[in-house]
Amino acid sequence: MYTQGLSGPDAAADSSARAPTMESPELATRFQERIDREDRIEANDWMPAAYRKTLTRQISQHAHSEIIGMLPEGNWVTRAPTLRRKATLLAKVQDEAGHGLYLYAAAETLGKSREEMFDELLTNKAKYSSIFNYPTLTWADMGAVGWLVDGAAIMNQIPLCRCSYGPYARAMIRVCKEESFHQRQGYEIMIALCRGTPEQKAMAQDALNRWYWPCLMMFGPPDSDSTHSDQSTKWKIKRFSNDELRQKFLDALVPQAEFLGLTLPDTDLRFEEGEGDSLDGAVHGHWRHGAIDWEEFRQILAGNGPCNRGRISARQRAHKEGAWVREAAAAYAAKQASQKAAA
Ligand code: BYC
Repeated sequence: MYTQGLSGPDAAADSSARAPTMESPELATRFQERIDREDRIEANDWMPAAYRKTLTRQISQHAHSEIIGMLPEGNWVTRAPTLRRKATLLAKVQDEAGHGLYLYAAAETLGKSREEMFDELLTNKAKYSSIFNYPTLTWADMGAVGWLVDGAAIMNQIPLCRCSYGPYARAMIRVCKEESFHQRQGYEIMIALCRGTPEQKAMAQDALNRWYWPCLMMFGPPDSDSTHSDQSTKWKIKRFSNDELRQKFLDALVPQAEFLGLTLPDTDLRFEEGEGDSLDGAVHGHWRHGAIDWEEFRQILAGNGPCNRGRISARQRAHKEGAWVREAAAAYAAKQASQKAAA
């Protein structure tokens, strides 16, 4: 019902309508030539089955992340300290729902139904971002999530605005505008806490301590262990590698933490002068982080993080409780269709 840009009125209902009709080396070469000259691939264009599959995987995981990502912050809507904070947080959480919907719509253009994607999420077959399996324990976590999680998300998503697949790239443009507001509202919460009482500043530091390492993991495994990067880079789905984006994030983060007067919980953090961006107009180089605990990341992906089970059971409950809404919408659509047919 939400699918955009498909070839015919019945295509959304029939996912085989989106299946590639043939594969050949000539078609694959021509496709790669289009990618190389920065053409945008659209829903009705021929594409290799593997390109369709990798995009469907990534976009649906991304959509799931937006939806599951509402839970840690939704947890604080009723406990936000002021009316203004409550209204802003509520708007942010609603934005995340919107992002999920744009992304499900973009994934549907590749031929996978929304029901199938929901089913994969609710039965633990689909991944979503590791970051949302950590708990939000204090109000300062709302600052840290906005500043760090949305900050990491923007770093990853800005290049996706130039992704070779049109519907995904266009969805990302709007998502990034909203994410940048989210990041600023989080940083502003951190500023308020850091300029407040010693207890408030300690709360901000504690939140940073808990979110720093999981945010570095958000960019995915190191390049040497990334299974999809090489192909996704050739197809211009990915414009930067996982490690490159992690590096950009860290270089932006260090001065932001300094401005707040907070300390990154990384005793091996060091500045390496040399090639690289100019950090303050004069010094060139990069901040290097200490060793990431990739075993923790693997455990989260295996479903053993502190909140994995709770997140999925919350979504299962919401899906069940929302059944009447889906049924009502389907009944209304059927009634409209039969009235149209009779007219
Ligand atoms: N968490 O070959 P790799 C948000 C998986 S929402 C879990 O490098 P790829 C927000 C990966 O899927 C932000 N799994 O993969 C919302 C693959 O497994 P499969 C979400 C991860 O795709 C609400 C395997 O590890 N952003 O910000 O080339 C409130 C090997 O990895 C993770 C997106 O989804 C992870 N962190 O690169 C606030 C962005 N990392 O599928 C904020 C779109 C990796 O083979 N996605 N894996 O079983 C991407 O850009 C890419 O998919 C990734 C990974 C960079 C994440």
